[in-house]
Amino acid sequence: MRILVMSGPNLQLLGTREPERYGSVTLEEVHARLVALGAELGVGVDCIQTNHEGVLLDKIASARGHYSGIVINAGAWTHTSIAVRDALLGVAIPFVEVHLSNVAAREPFRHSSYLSDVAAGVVFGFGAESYALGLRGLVARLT
Ligand code: CA2
Repeated sequence: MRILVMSGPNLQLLGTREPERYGSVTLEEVHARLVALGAELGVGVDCIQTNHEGVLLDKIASARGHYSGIVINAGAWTHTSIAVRDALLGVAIPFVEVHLSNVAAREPFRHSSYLSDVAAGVVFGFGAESYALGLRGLVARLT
């Protein structure tokens, strides 16, 4: 079984800016941890990050037949993109929405998500650990 981990806009900055909000671990380190956790859980993990919404949409579309589940931090697109929602619904692959920060405790525009109501689960507020918790939850759901 393979799981795709996707991160959206500006998340390449992780560990280099705003550590008080997003933590000091880099996205590269997060990816390495997830691959290791996947090995522990008996699943293959591939990770991608993009700042281009169309690239994310194409990656979601091509995930069909290759991945059993998706862990996604769609970043700001979470709050704006019906297209990302439609792409995830279109491939019908179970996904977990994750966020580093506690979006419920931030600006009102971060309180709404186009993904939460169609996600298998949502994890937010645990920094980089949100991704690991999301991966664990998704694998438990799929096995
Ligand atoms: O908390 C999260 O994971 C977010 O998805 C992060 C997004 C934000 O728009 C969402 O509301 C919540 C922002 C990602 C920006 O990434 C940075 C990482 C480190 C430093 C600066 C930006």
